[in-house]
Amino acid sequence: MDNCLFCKIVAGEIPADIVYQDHDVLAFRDIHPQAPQHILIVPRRHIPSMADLTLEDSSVLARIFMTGARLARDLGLENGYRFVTNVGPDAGQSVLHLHFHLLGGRRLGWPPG
Ligand code: DGP
Repeated sequence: MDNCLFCKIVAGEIPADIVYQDHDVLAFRDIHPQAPQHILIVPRRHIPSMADLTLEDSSVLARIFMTGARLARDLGLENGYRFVTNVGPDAGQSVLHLHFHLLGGRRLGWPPG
């Protein structure tokens, strides 16, 4: 997808601190971390947001969640973590390529702002 920041990271055209990758997904550190551990997990294939998911995306979505759980274990987040996706302007989605935030390493407030 032309002009998609995360597609460019997936393609290796923009550098990122990649912590995991496989055939379907890429996980890399957020450039503006909001917690001691802040990882973004994205599908390699361009999907604009959760609102665009179809049944065909089921397996990649499962892979994203399993990757989040595995990274949380590997990063030592045994006290807990948050796994969230922002959809649309009211939620503050700033990159139109589906991504989940894995946040942990500190006490996270609820409800989020
Ligand atoms: P959201 O607001 O949910 O769309 O989250 C987008 C996140 O992407 C935000 O937390 C900052 C992060 N981000 C933006 N540009 C870059 C970049 O070039 N590299 C990395 N690693 N993260 C980025």
